[in-house]
Amino acid sequence: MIKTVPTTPYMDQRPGTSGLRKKVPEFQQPNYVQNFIQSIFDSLEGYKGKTLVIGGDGRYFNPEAIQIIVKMAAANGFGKLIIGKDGICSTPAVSNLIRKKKTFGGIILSASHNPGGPKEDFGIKYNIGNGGPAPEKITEAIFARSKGIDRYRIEDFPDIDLGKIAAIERGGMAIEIIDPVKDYAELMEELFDFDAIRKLFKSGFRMVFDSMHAVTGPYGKEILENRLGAPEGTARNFRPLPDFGGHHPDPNLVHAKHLYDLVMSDKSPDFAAASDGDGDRNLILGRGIFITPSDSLAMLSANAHLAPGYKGGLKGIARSMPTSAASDRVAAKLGIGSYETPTGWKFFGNLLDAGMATICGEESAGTGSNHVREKDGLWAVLLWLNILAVRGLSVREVAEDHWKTYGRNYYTRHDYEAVKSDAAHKLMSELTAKLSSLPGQSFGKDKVEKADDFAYHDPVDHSVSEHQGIRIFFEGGSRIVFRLSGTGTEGATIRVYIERYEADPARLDLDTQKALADLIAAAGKIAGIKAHTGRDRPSVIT
Ligand code: VG1
Ligand code: CO
Repeated sequence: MIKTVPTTPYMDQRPGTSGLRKKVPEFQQPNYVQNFIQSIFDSLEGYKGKTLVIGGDGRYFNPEAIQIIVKMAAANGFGKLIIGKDGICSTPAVSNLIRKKKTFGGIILSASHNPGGPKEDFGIKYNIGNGGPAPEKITEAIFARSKGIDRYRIEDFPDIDLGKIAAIERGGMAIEIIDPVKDYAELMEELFDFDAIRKLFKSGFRMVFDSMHAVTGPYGKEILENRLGAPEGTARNFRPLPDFGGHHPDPNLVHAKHLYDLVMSDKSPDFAAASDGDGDRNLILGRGIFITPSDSLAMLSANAHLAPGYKGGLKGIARSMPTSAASDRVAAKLGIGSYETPTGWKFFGNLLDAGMATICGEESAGTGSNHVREKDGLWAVLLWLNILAVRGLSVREVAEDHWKTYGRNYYTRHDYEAVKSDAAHKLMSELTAKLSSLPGQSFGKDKVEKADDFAYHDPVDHSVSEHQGIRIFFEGGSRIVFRLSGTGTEGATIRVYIERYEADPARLDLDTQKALADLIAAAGKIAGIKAHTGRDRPSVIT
């Protein structure tokens, strides 16, 4: 039976860079989830009788949230739900299901790389029919609706069994509980040369894929070990846990330091990789080398034609604004378009749909292509494997060859996490106020050429997104970017992105932090980071 339940609004349900993210106790407030889900449904049109995909990264509160959404979807008139067994489905796999099954949309339950558990983070994101995150027009409509919501609709049937693959019916709505890995694994088999990768493993090539107890565990196990014949033990930490084993499922040099230490040791495998909570990020390591995500985007783009799915070449490469310009150089050489979008995958959707870009990437360890409309961690790992198999080179050799051809964009990101919100906003507003006075000023040997507050004009739908980060360009192509994170759940996080281009063959193998030391100092000085935050150093360096 459908119930209409009166409710009162929460005023803080604005989706950020990637959906609504809050601490679990906030989501557990009375009607908090219900309000947000009803606000999503109320902001959509034409879904009656249509299908919705639901999947999550398995974190704490995932099953509870799914049970609520199932009952609300039935009460609001959806015709069918497709749900991953145990409520699990990686973000790129949800995107694939939406596209493959031509559903109306999907709901992803994840706070990505943020920790999980009763006091940690949770998140809800709506994806549209192209498989990608809802664009700002929709997320803003959801937020507006959430501020005025006064009732929600829900069925009162008992909880469904998420643990069994089955097709059932509840409240007049069909529900399919499916294997979340199968369709995704099939897509990967279409894109990549599995025979070549199988041969590579047969020849003794060894890798480690660390799922960090998050959603890619079952995917890594099935694809790498079962389908590609990598030895058992290649997939590590492959059992998804509600608290990710107490760690941050964030594949970077801080939270996956054990992998970095492994490749720097004499026990290094040929290749090591990791993915994040919801499976859309990647970490790429080779023997003795870490590939920055910005470089990985450029290197994958330059070599993608070696994989069957991209043998016809690329239409264009898109990167988020703070991502290094390394991929622009590849696009220029290939004679294809290059695009610069604001942070967050939702801005790539239009370029992919319009066939303007084939590969997209972000400095935050996200890379993907037009095969889905989300970034895709395992996809990046498989494309690397495909390239290594075909070229017969090591990861380091691929990187060195790339830098010789294109020069190297030294790149780092410094995060100041959980800064007081007022202090972070003051830093940004003071910085914005002095933008016009910066050009012409010198910091050490670097002279500011121009500075601006990045606004994006979408070339497809002509929408404009302003205030997407402060950019300071120096003569010679170096750059510093400042922006506030849109995914944090505690205070504010200031991100500082620093980049220097180096073409001198004698300077291609420097330590990144040393190569960027002058610019790092300049960033501190220009923004008054210490004065505003009281911090001497960043909380995380990637
Ligand atoms: C961060 C990253 C951004 C990424 C977003 C979601 O956003 O910088 O590049 O798209 O997380 O990734 P922000 O606003 O905190 O800088 V995920 O893997 O959290 O879905
Ligand atoms: Co993620």
